[in-house]
Amino acid sequence: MREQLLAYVNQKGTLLEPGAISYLLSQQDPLARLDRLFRTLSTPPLVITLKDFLRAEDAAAHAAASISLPVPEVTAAFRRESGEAREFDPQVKILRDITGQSTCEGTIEDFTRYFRRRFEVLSKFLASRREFAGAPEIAKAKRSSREVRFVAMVSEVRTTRKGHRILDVEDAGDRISVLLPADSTLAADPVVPDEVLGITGTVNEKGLVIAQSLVRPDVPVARPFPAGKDHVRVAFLSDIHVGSRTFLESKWERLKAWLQDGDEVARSIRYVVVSGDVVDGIGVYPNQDAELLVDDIYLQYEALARHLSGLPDHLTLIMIPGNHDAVRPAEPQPALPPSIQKLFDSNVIFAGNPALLDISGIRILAYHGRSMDDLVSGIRGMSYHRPVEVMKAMLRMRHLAPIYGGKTPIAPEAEDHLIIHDVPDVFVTGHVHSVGVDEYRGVTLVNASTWQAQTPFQKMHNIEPMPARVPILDLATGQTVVRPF
Ligand code: D5M
Ligand code: FE
Ligand code: ZN
Repeated sequence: MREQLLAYVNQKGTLLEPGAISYLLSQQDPLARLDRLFRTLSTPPLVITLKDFLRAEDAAAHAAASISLPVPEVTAAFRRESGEAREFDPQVKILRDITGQSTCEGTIEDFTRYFRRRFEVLSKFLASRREFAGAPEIAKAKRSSREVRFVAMVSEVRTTRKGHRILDVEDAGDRISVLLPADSTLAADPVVPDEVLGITGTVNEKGLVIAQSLVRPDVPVARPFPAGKDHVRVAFLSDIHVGSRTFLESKWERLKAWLQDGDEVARSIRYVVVSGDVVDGIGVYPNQDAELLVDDIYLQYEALARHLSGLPDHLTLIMIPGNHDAVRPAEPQPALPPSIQKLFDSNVIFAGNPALLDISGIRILAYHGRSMDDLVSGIRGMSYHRPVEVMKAMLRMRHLAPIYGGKTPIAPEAEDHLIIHDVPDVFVTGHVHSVGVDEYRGVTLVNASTWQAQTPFQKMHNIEPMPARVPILDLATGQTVVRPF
């Protein structure tokens, strides 16, 4: 595909910068996407950059006023009118989060217990499927000379010189190596360290399993979206980064003005879920102080509280922390502490990261999304520009942060709060400063954009944000639209 793209631009007499190529390769139909861009350009520039795509998308979005991703060119207004938000009482429950329940101290015993527990719970999901019900442990499977099936946790993934892939896997009692032959489709299956898999195959004379299939815990069956109790809508915000020099105050003011006296959609928004990084924090990355407008953490939260108090009174906000917020960085993170909560109006509800929420009868799993850094670099084909694909991988693994020891710090709590125990109706993340909505086996997926423009730090790391887009979900129908500001 890369060659086709290069041939296409070459024939038009221009070039594609590497960032634009990787963006295109992450799109569903890269050539069509490129072709559409050319149709919007009167004179093609010498080099086409990622910014050209984002600008074109913005223009299309503004023209359409209300857009539906991942095909931003298609206008999608809500199909059914909703009720007026101000007429409904709040219906919010926090069903699950770590707040007030943290017990771990990070000892070796805690880690051993954590991984044992992770394996137990995830292997139960697999054991509930016909193929793995009553599957033997590795120690027993090893002695078999026929087809074997067992459940295991991946400890290492290697590639041999001949292009075969080898998984070293283990369960509570034993370990074994599994070969994914280079000439089978399995070799391309993106297995990551520490995930729990069901494996079928045959054991060869050297005690190596030649894999026939890999099965993930996954979301078993697609269900229809359950109608919420009240016909109102939820807006999703994330990564506001108040305190940063690049906080987009004017875009924020536009959002505020629209919510205050906007159209039917604005008046229907009853809830706002905020997926973390609500302020920019202090000392989060090297030399961050140069990029801060406010360098006192409490003053940052005070400024955020002022920005939020300008929103209409009938909104209920549910806020979880991210890696820039003033709680421990290790996940699961508890809700922001009382000393910060007291700065906010009573319509703000604080939950941990991750948190399973019940909003008007709809179950929403909110997670900031730090682990997307590890999954994007750990799985070929994943991209910061298509966060919903990374979210699908999490649902298949039934785990929010499967890879241990990467960029995502994990606290070894007694229970693994990063396991996706209950399949939610809606799964929302932030963190990557991108935006997307999609659906996977009946689960609505939302990545909730940002209110921070590119920082010098992000420029250095080639991170091109897509700020100021607001995904909005209709709780009665499950329909989602994205509104640009
Ligand atoms: O993360 C904002 C974005 O920047 C997100 O896509 C991750 C990315 N990021 C954050 N830190 C790094 C480093 N050190 N290298 C590369 N990419 C990074 P935020 O959590 O808002 O800082
Ligand atoms: Fe962020
Ligand atoms: Zn973040």
